[in-house]
Amino acid sequence: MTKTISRRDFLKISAASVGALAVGQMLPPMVAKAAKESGVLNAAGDGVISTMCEMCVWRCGVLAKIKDGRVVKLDGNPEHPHSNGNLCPRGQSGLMNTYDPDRVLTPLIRVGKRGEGKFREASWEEALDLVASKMTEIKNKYGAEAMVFSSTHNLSQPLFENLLYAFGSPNYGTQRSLCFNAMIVANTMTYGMEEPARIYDDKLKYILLTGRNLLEAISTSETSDLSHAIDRGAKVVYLDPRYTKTASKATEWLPIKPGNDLAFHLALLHIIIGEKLYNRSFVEKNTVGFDELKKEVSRYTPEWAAALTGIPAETITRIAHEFADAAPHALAHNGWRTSNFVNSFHTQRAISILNALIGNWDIVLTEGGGEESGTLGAPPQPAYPRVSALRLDGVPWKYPVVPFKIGVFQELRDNIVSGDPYQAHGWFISRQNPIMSIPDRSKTLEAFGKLDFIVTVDIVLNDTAWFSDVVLPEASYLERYDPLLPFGDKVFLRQPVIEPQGQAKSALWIYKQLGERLGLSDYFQYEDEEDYIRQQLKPLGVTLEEVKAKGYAEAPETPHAGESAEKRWNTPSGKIELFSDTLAKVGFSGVPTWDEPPQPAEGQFYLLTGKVAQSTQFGTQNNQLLNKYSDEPRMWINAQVAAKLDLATDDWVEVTSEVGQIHIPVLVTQAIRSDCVFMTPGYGHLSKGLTTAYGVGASDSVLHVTYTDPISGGQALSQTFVTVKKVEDASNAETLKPLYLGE
Ligand SMILES: Nc1nc2c(c(=O)[nH]1)N[C@H]1C(S)=C(S)[C@@H](COP(=O)(O)OP(=O)(O)OC[C@H]3O[C@@H](n4cnc5c(=O)[nH]c(N)nc54)[C@H](O)[C@@H]3O)O[C@H]1N2
Ligand SMILES: Nc1nc2c(c(=O)[nH]1)N[C@H]1C(S)=C(S)[C@@H](COP(=O)(O)OP(=O)(O)OC[C@H]3O[C@@H](n4cnc5c(=O)[nH]c(N)nc54)[C@H](O)[C@@H]3O)O[C@H]1N2
Ligand code: SF4
Ligand SMILES: [Mo]
Repeated sequence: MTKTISRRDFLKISAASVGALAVGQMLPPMVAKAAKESGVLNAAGDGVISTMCEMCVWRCGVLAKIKDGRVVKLDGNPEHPHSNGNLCPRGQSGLMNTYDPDRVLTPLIRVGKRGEGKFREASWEEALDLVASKMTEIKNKYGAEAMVFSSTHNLSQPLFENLLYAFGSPNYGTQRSLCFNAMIVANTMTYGMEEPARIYDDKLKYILLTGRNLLEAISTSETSDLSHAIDRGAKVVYLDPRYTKTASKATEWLPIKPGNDLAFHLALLHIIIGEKLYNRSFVEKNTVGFDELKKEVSRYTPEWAAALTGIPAETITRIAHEFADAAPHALAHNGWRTSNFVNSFHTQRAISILNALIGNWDIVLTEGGGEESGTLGAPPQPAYPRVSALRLDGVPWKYPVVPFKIGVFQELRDNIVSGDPYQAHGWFISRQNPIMSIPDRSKTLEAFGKLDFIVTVDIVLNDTAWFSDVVLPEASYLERYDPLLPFGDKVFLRQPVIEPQGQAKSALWIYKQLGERLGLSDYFQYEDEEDYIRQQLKPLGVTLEEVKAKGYAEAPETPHAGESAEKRWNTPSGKIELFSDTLAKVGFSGVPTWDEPPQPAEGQFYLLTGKVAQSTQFGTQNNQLLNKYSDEPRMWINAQVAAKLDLATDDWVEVTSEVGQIHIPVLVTQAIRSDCVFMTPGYGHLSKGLTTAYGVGASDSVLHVTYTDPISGGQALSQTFVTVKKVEDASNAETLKPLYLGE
């Protein structure tokens, strides 16, 4: 990273010269002191404590080393199935998430204009009273539905949900429609579950990855499962318009034309069904709708798909044969952030169905061995009040198959702007940076401008907190307890390794305090964090002390909902649905069908986005360890195209979409199709409270146009088209203009 702004001198020294261990040791004695309760520390208070990472949503097991009252090193816990002893680069750099000099350590109340960044420090008492009174005022004036709530996957989410449902609002925005709605809705329609688990055993021979860049968009355990499968000689076919790290390790890289993955997969189905390469007995016994599927895919020939995808018909035919030959030890991977186009739902259905046709169930795919153990206890609580107000985002009347709880976040934002079907007045945001993560940043700021009150819970002044009225500082993941994580036959604990710095508090504490102020204490029946966890542990007959020492407890798994001899899959038919009556009944095609997405005009490029190994979304660019591993963010552009536009690496360009414009240097490369450009998300922050990240790079969210897949509600991020023009002025200042939203 070429630009590092530090407001504290010691960090300038540390960022320049030392690694993880040294940084921890060099920090001046801030407020941190070692937690002593676990019983595993020596007399001097040094030792190793087991907890869980939260540098992304994957939650690997962590062994945190403490010395002299500080965390000095983080390693992967071998006993946790998500880490298996490894942490990814972000997990290893988690120290600087906790010791970030930009941490917000007291509640803040805005005193300047929105976006001006002027706050005053406040006591918890004052800040919580203010939040509760503003929420109550909005509820009394406009109804509880006028308060919007949003949060991204985290362990304290059940308490956040208690707050919003007990308050009585239906308006809940999650990251899922920004991420993998297409995948989970498609799997629900096919298998009756959001995401089947994948088994990378010794026999797995063939893996088809559709834009799942597992070697950069890391989920530690699955990333290493894939690496091991590659080592064992599994064939990996990888589709991506970009040559990523995963492409470099794949057996075959297919630079598919964006938006046409559906055509590719429909052609695979055409061959596998047409040439009877599927597993007939499995299909007869376990699926419904084969005839409808067969009829539909009969028109999707490899020649037809070749014209759309840019992949030769012979290659498509060969891959269909190879995939079927490897059956049942073959996997068509659904991908994760699969929301690239308005047709992504059908792409995901086609992928799910490919697996079903070759009968890989229980061999490669199986019930999600996920986070759903029913064995934990919970504090008692009353039922939620009935909510009669409509959701702002059109779920379910416009999006009938999107789960009510998940919603369509980008449309929620749009309807805050439009005031339709009613005007929202407040927004409560936790652990999320919607100003950056929802497409079309200006529109998200416009939505903020419509609101009377915005409160954000974060650990730093992220961009969203920067534009908020109140900021509530959560303790970092190394400083707090969270509710237990059930996983397979164990439950894992996140516990404080050090005491919270400053006045930072756990979410368990914050939501309880707010609940009490809002007259909702019945939904928060626990004394403190430890009491909450003790209530969770009660049915297991394990003490908190035992769990603290080990980091987890055994918890026998309960059977999954659909798991009985008669009803294996939780679909209406109890079988795998190749044709879905549920979809047909609400007017969508019951089988995957071709749906042509819009194409860029002459002179326009597809704007691609995607993860890099050294950062998570929009939240880690301020991490002083991770930012050392990043180059100055540049926009990838194909070498032949660059030559035509007279562009060399590091030349600056103006990039323009229908909704925004940025200035950014380019990286000229062969590693991308000529009709695409690529940007890493998470740069171009607006918050000057992020002193390391501010001023670095430009934001793709400024350019992204909001497209939504009409079936799954997923945003379609590769659907934005841009033009590119060389500029002489080498600066991103335009993008960082101060933005004040009001008084
Ligand atoms: N290091 C790191 N790891 C992460 C995360 C992170 O932020 N950083 N985030 C986590 C999260 S929340 C998620 S959802 C996952 C996401 O993991 P992935 O699903 O792998 O998502 P991305 O990196 O967003 O996109 C993957 C690829 O899709 C390609 N792509 C774009 N359009 C198309 C298209 O039309 N067709 C095809 N075939 N490919 C296309 C892009 O070039 C990109 O390389 O990663 C998780 N892991
Ligand atoms: N352009 C573009 N847009 C995208 C994507 C993309 O690849 N490109 N990816 C999409 C995907 S896959 C996803 S999942 C979404 C993610 O979208 P978001 O969930 O909005 O993004 P994050 O950056 O993960 O937000 C995490 C926030 O949590 C804060 N945080 C970190 N630790 C803590 C903590 O302990 N407590 C609290 N309270 N806060 C904490 C961070 O400072 C950060 O502000 O974005 C989507 N949007
Ligand atoms: S994948 Fe990396 S960042 Fe995510 S939880 Fe695991 S170690 Fe942490
Ligand atoms: Mo995601």
